[in-house]
Amino acid sequence: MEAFLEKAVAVGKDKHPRNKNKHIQYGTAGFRTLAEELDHVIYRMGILAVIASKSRKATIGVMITASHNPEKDNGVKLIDCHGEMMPASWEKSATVLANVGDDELIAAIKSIFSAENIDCSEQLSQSLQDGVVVMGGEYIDFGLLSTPQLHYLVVCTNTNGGYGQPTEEGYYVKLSKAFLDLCQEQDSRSLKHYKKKLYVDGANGVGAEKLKLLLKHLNNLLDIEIFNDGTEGKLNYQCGADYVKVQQKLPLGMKVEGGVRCASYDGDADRIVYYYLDQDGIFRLLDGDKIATLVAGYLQDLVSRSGLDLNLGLVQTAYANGSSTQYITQQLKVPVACVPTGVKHLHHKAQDFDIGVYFEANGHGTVLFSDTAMKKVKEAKQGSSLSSDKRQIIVRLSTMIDLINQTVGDALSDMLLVEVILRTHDWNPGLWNKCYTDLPNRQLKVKVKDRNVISTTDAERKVVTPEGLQSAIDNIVSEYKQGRSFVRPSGTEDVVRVYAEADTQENTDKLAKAVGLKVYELAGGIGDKP
Ligand code: G16
Repeated sequence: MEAFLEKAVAVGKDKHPRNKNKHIQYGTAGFRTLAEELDHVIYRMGILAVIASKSRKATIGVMITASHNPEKDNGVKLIDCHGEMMPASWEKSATVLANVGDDELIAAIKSIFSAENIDCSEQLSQSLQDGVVVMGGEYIDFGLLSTPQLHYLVVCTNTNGGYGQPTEEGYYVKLSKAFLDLCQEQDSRSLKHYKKKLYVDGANGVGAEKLKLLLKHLNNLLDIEIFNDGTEGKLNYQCGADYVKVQQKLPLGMKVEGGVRCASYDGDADRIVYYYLDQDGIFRLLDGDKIATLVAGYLQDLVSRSGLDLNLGLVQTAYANGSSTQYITQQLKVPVACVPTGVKHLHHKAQDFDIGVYFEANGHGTVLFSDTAMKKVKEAKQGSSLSSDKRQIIVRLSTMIDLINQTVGDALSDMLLVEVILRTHDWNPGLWNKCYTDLPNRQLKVKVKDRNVISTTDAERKVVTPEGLQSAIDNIVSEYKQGRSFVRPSGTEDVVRVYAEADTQENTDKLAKAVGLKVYELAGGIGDKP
């Protein structure tokens, strides 16, 4: 074993040395930083992937992506064997491995072996050597994929095709079949408000290419025009889901007519937000909260009409608009849980429900069906004593399960899900938007010397350190009607994020600025003041 480890260190030193002393942390979703700082980190993630794969005796995924960040950045995330993100203990190991000096690599690898109780047998060592030599272990190179496609392939591989065919084509076939079945059911109805026209902003990332491939399977049920497909513009530059959500405006280059549905993906196509211009030409955002309420409301109705005893819950983060939470709890009567930012936290919490819908306001989310839910739906579908109405509902629920990529947020799958529901309701974006009215909201970034001086509690809604910051925020917020604000260190960018909402946009902007200034003052702000 020692020999293989020595080789891992030698190759690292020679080809992928850690030249800079900068500490890099496994953040909200993997390592994210300037691409030029990532070479040794990615090499070491190859090593960690082999260890994780051996520890689980299963296939692991490694995604290289800048996701929603600018083009000069890049990142790497590991995908666990059920297609979900890595647990927190592995993030710690990943951070240690990424930051030790070249000579300390052996000790770091050994301590992961012992922490994970991995049997350091000859065979494991042999596998590790193979892995190190071929840049991170046995691997299947799927080429260019969206992040959620890789999540899908990992779970397909590990279920021997039980979740779907473990190929990119298998992914399109599975989603499109479910979509066509769900649309076909209603073909005879004439639709008054729902139109098949949809504009999609691909953020100049991988999503546009993948959407083109998916479209070939959709029998023209959607009439999609793609913008920012990567042929010219820069990744996520003035386009993409994050830009549209935070700036609350149309992406660069998109020409739209009033009332037409538009959607933006992020760079690796794991997020989606919708929007449109209303009859006065005003930009209206239909973000992750609006998608979550649309989906939760629809599934809740299906479940209650199916007669199946299944509980449904929704998971949000502190960024969820206050109006959305109120609408979900009071109108839809669906229980809501709030967890810290990061899909991994939402995904975990959603597993508490038979049907767990989770969405971040930024458009990252999906629906999880527990084993019990899957079993009940399957058994009901096979039952012989169902009325034809009930059978139709159960079949619909079962096809919905196929349409949804349960491993992670997926722009393509979520888009089809939204389209099916809007089509079923015969809604245009205005009717969808009417469900509730968002409170005006604003997000800011504040640069500080060390963002880790800010620690939080209560699902990031309260600051613990630096001392005095939370009471200062409370004082400021108390001056605003319907005011709410929180701050948290980002896990993907070197900034502190500030979120605010209040009764009017003007007040919201003032509130965000005042809180941002407090962060700047009390948490070591640098550069321009907010
Ligand atoms: C990642 C995570 C998301 C998170 C976002 C921003 O998104 O997967 O859950 O909301 O980062 O995180 P933070 O505010 O900590 O910077 P993506 O699309 O970049 O993978």
